[in-house]
Amino acid sequence: MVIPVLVLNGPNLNLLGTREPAIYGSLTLAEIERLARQRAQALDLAPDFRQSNHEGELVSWIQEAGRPARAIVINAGAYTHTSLAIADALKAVALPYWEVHLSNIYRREPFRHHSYLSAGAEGVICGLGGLGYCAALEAVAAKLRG
Ligand code: CA2
Repeated sequence: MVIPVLVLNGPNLNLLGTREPAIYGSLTLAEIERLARQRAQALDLAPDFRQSNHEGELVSWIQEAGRPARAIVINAGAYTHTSLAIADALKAVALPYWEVHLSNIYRREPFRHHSYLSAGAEGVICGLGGLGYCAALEAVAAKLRG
């Protein structure tokens, strides 16, 4: 059975591939999505891949995710370090979720070391670039299929 998964991307991730390749790699978000879709297909997952620069839109998408998603993969961008609203929405929807970061946030500025999302996450993946999304999808399939 194909499992629907919501894959959320937060602010500025639409700029990937255009600036700061030393930190975030040279892939665009569309290229990362293509990689993730290939992996998802092999795992029998159906990813709904989205990006927003707006906190409220991300909150709304999380609230709606229970119909029909069964898991969430989220790179909340800078909201990772600031957003109680996104953390509360993830808690409220009560779906298992995996937090992804392209960069190794622990090798960067101290303000990036704290995440409001990590405590409730099934897993946290950082520093693997776009491959982190594939790793998260592997983890979703392993967990949901037992
Ligand atoms: O490493 C990650 O994936 C981050 O979630 C990316 C966020 C950052 O605030 C987090 O601390 C870690 C920033 C995304 C900004 O992406 C850009 C891409 C290209 C050019 C400029 C920004």
